[in-house]
Amino acid sequence: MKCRVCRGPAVIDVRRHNANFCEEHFLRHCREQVSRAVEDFAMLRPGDRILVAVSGGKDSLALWDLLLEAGYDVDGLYVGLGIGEYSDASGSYARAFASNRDLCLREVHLREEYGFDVPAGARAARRPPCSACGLSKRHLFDRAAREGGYDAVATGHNLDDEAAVLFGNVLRWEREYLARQVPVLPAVNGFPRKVKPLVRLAERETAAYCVLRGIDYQVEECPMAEGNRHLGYKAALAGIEAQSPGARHSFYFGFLERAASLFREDRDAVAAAPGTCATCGGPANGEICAFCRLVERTIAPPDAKAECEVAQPVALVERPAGGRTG
Ligand code: Q46
Ligand code: ZN
Ligand code: ZN
Repeated sequence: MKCRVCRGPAVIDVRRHNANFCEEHFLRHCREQVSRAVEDFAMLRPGDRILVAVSGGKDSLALWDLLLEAGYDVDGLYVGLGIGEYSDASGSYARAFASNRDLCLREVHLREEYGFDVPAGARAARRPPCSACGLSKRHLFDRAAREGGYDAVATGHNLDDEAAVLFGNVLRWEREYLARQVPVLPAVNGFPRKVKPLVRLAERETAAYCVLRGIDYQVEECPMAEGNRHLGYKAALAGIEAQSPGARHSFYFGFLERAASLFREDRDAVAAAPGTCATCGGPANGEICAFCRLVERTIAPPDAKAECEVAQPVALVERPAGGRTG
């Protein structure tokens, strides 16, 4: 196996590009894919202050590293979800990455600051853990970006994630989610700009990038992800990709080029909605935002007996994420 660029020994094959790369040229490939995504979708501008959503996994740490390498001013935010040992280990990887490089990692811990963790929030909201988790993370990232004066929040969604989310949204023709499934969402109504600079890299590439760059990351899957539909969609697409390299890329980028604009009206309608939350001052669809409703619900869970008859699941959407839920 020879590197496509220098003909030296290759360390990885990237079948959708029909290419093998040595270490040096694979790292260059990753940097090029990120800068191409940033430029093609006008995600970032020189001088932007960026907050990276850091989970301690390969994608978010590779993203932080790649954005720093590209010369951006980037801090991290880690949200402690309280998912047992998984969260403890994830936090340690995020902290080690930041301290080894002398970077600023902000931390927010659900249990300490809001009195609940993801398992408790899911029980109180009567929703799957990933719904309570996704809502909490979106709210806390938005809030930290607003309060910290950041220009954009960057998340580590890779090509595999985005194709799998698109697959799920297409299966159910979720117009609102399809409308928001773009790699950059502009700042609007108190929500910061959201960018996904890894959309041109597959999960296998972000993992290889971390290994070659000596970045230690959380390799365990979140225990709450079991049964998550997203993982099923990912597995289905992995099977298709194995048969037909490049299928994932064509599916996702074909959607962006040929179909995403058809849903623009839905996106504008969602963006126009929010007012201001009476509790936290953030954007809200009603008087109180979905996150503050979740917090209230965890503090005063409905009476267990009455719950079966009257308690309704908490609506966990302020603005559809269009992103990964697990
Ligand atoms: S952390 Fe949270 Fe994921 Fe775990 S509970 Fe689900 S959403 S699977 S990225
Ligand atoms: Zn090479
Ligand atoms: Zn609120």
